[in-house]
Amino acid sequence: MHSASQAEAGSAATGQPTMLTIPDVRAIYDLPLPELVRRAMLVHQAHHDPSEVQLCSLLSVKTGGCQEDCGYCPQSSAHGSVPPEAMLSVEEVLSKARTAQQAGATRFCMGAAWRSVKDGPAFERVLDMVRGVRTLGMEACVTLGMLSDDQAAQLAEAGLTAYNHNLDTSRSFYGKVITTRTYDDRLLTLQRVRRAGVSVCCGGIIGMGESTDDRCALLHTLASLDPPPESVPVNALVAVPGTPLEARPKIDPLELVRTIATARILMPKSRVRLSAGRTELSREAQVLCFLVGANSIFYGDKLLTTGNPDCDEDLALLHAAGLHPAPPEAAHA
Ligand code: SAM
Ligand code: DTB
Ligand code: SF4
Repeated sequence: MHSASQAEAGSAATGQPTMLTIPDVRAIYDLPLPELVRRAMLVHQAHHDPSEVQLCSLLSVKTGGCQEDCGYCPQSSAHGSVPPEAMLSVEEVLSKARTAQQAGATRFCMGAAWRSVKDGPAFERVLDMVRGVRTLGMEACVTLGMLSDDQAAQLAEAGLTAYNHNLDTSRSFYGKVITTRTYDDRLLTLQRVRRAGVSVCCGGIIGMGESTDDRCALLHTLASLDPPPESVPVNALVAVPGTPLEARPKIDPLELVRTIATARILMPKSRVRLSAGRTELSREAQVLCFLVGANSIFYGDKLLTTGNPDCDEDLALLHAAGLHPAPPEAAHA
């Protein structure tokens, strides 16, 4: 029998939950909502300014034609719903970064539809993009697939703030969504990022047909990374026509709230990012996510290939809730 209080026992001394099992995580996730919300808010208020939300801008610098078969992703050539495009130039990327900065974003995240990074001109160009974004005074994050130790070190040297590489789901559900690379491949890349001294951005997707236990197992794995990721993107599946997951029903927003609240309780210091899927969420559901611990969003009218709320809409939402954009961070997250 696992109770949520047993699950959090051990946290008094260190302020961190220790040695939780997956059933312990499930006990937290399943708490009556008022109690889950109360606990998540207490943790959030103890570790963060709860009125601040980090604004991250996202740009696809190399779109489509990816060799992986991730079932959710429109950029996989296995599903081919997004035609491959040439890689953007450094100038194009920096111009978008400047516009994002003027609109209020403090972090600029760049994605490439690659299975892994190959040394050569394309990687050199990414390094230039990172240097350029850092020169603007923004945090820089990239997501490029699998990395070698040497590539991680070069990204660190270029000034990269964070590397995004998601575990996506539980180890046991993973094989139902992706067959072309393993869970352990992903963990290895995360280790390499960590060893290079770059912050880790790692999270997942809900709404792919996984069970609640799968969600809890993902949160357990993330919280067990030592240290846990500095930022944890929680994506709601964007069911894109042409992908194997195109017909998945929309998630219940309260499941997203539970996922974020549980992430906040398990990873008190991390930034939890309310990521893909916000165009399908009401303002009220988003505000509930902020209350229980989400303190970062993707900001700008496009994610990688799909839509996101307009900047004006998001600024109005923050204002209506009495929240405000987080200032640029001295310590990276
Ligand atoms: N190719 C690189 C990789 O997968 O490591 C980087 C880009 S990839 C698009 C980054 C992450 O975006 C994925 O791991 C997944 O969590 C998220 N993502 C992709 N498509 C999505 C979708 N349709 N809905 C929600 N999240 C999605
Ligand atoms: C993450 O966790 N979510 C972002 C970012 N990391 C790279 C990507 C969301 C992609 C949503 C589908 C699309 O726009 O293609
Ligand atoms: Fe490729 Fe990343 Fe999309 Fe998977 S999620 S198909 S690796 S771009």
